[in-house]
Amino acid sequence: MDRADDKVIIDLPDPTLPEERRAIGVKNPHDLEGLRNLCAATTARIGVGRAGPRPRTRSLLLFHADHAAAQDAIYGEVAEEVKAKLGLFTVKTQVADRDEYLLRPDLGRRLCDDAKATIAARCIRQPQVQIVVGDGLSAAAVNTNAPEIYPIIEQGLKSAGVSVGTPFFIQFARVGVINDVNAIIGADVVVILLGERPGLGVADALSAYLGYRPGPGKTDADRDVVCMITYHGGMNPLEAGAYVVELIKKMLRHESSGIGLKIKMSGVE
Ligand code: B12
Repeated sequence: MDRADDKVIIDLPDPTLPEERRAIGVKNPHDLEGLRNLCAATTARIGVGRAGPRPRTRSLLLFHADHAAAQDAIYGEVAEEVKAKLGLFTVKTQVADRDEYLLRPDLGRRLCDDAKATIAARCIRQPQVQIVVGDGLSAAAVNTNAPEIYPIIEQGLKSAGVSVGTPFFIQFARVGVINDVNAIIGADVVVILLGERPGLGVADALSAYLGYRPGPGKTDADRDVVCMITYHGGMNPLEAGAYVVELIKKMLRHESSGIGLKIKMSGVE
């Protein structure tokens, strides 16, 4: 940091660059090699050193930068171009705005009346698989990864002879909204591609949550998740798409998902 003509100039390197993010901050470590191995084994902020009892400037700046990325992801909007590219129309849950979304997860699991009417009017019924996209807790996750994974899932299912319903986008969505969706659609499997809660480091991870015949009373125990779909240290969306297709085929074959699928598959595959 430098001061010139009343201006503050920060001359530190960008703390978010990979080599800075992973740099060892402990001065004169007793066992540098051991410390490097420890740090390489986790994304947790260890080995960052300290300035007396306080974090070092670099650690603090990195924390602020990561926190800002998380805030942007949560409060961001899914781009209209992304929805247009995937041919998605938009419906909403019973949530009014982003602040209510954060405070009332229960409302994010229910479609509003307009949404129910729109879905009923625009979607084909009883496909084998219904794919929906939701913003969830990271618009960045959807903007970056949905255009990559969606075509892989759709094409993979079609080439396996599996029928796919009319896709759409749900604003202010939580995982449990697939119960309401399927009360209208009546699909065998519903997949929701949803932005994950951002961590301090990765803010654009997508999840695919899946359920066999979701409906009233179905819970997470009846669902499966393929998580951490991101180019930033997770499963890349192209591989994840292929994995999701295989999981859907298993659900259709065993007519089950979640714990039920695991029980049915134990000893079978
Ligand atoms: C938040 C969270 C939780 C919270 C959910 C409560 C809440 N209201 O948010 C709590 C602490 C309860 C939780 C518990 C569990 N979780 Co959790 N969770 C997460 C986390 C950090 C974020 C999820 C998210 O962003 N969801 C998106 C938002 C928009 O959805 P939502 O509707 O608000 O939240 C729902 C889902 O998050 C769902 N959920 C959360 N965890 C799991 C796990 C599974 C297998 C399923 C089907 C659903 C599910 O529960 C919420 C309520 O319906 C992820 C990490 C990640 N990278 O995704 C792990 C993660 C999804 N959880 C995981 C696991 C293993 C579990 C548990 C099975 C742990 C356990 N042994 O008990 C339980 C299962 C709970 C359940 N719901 O049945 C794993 C899944 C791994 C996998 N591929 O199977 C993840 C990826 C963490 C990890 N890296 O290991 N979880």
